[in-house]
Amino acid sequence: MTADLFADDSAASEPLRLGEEAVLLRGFALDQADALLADITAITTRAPFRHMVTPGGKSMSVATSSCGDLGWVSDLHGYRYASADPLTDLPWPATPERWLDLAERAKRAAGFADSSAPDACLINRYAPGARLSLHQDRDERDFGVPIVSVSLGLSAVFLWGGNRRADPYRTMVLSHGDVLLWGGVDRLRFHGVKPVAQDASCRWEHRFNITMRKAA
Ligand code: MD6
Ligand code: FE
Repeated sequence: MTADLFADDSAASEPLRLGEEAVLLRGFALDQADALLADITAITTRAPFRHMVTPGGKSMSVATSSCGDLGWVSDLHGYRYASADPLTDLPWPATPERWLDLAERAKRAAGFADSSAPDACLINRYAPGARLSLHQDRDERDFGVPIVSVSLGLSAVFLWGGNRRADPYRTMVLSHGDVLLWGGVDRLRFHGVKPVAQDASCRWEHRFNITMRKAA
């Protein structure tokens, strides 16, 4: 199932092409990682991490929050983007300038054409054991704008599939500071995160993932 083409790429600093419109930039956010983590702390003081319930009635193992004009929410009625945090009824915190700047620079470094700035930033927090099952992101209006995904803290094994759930998938380790971008023809690939492992040698207790999207 897992033809691991990416096993030996961890030291690479060149953009790694995963698909026609999907690129992995190893360590691209490393020099900003501490600042990004401090931003996450500030944002989630106002819009706390919570375990959303899926339409199927299960509580997600991943804790989520958002910033930007729109936040991603899930409940028994389904998945959607909302302009207010259902937990507080307040607008989501603004996206830090440094995040927008990082998204812009990453798109350029990965060779994507100019596109709209993100209006929705989803923040995922994984404690050891938390996972994200195979899914597609299809609630955004314009699939042409690539999603910019930043990994911080504990490493995780990412599943990278095809356009159908049953398609074979590859695996790759996403580590602290890695930035993954994908849009266009790769936008509807199924993907997920295997249960995050504890790592006593790592100074973080969680994995964090920021996905910056153009949702509206
Ligand atoms: C994660 N990421 O890495 C989960 N979705 O924690 C995603 O589900 C994701 O990284 C769309 C585009 C990029 C992603
Ligand atoms: Fe996703």
